[in-house]
Amino acid sequence: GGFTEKQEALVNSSWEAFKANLPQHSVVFYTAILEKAPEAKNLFSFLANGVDPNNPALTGHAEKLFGLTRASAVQLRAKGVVVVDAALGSIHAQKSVNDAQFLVVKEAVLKTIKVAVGDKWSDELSIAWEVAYDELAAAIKKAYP
Ligand code: HEM
Ligand code: ISQ
Repeated sequence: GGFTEKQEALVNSSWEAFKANLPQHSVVFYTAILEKAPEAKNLFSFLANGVDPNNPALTGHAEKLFGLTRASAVQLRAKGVVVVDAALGSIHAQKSVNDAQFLVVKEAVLKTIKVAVGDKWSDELSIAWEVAYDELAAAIKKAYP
């Protein structure tokens, strides 16, 4: 059991592929979210003018979310648990973010990684991201007051 070195390496290398074309991959990410949850447009002020790859707030928030998922993989490999700032729990509790929304964002993350890595995609790679995301989401929810 546990998160393996291979899983961490898969997440790290695909994180690099994601960052290598942040504007384009951000468009894939937000488009996937809005397809399944159009109301997300009202949650994020930077989506007011649509999915604009030249909006640094839009790409910055995407980079942060993927970066935290990568950091979750690193923590899982090193310590077997994911710890997040209490503030991260408070923000999401305040916005009443629920499990259905966590699932929409997860599916958008997995789809974006698939596009980013192209023919390097595998089930193993996808599962590594899924575990890192699920454990991160659980840590955020655990921090709900
Ligand atoms: C804010 C991360 C899931 C909605 C934030 C912030 C972070 C973050 C770091 C602070 C502001 C920023 O820098 O972006 C995450 C991570 C998630 C996750 C790592 C999954 C593991 C979700 C989900 C939703 C959501 C599923 C709802 C669809 C929000 C909202 C804010 C926020 C509404 C406040 C945005 C603002 O007004 O500035 N999140 N988030 N988050 N998140 Fe999440
Ligand atoms: C959730 N929380 C913070 C930032 C985000 C950016 C895109 C999609 C979901 C997010």
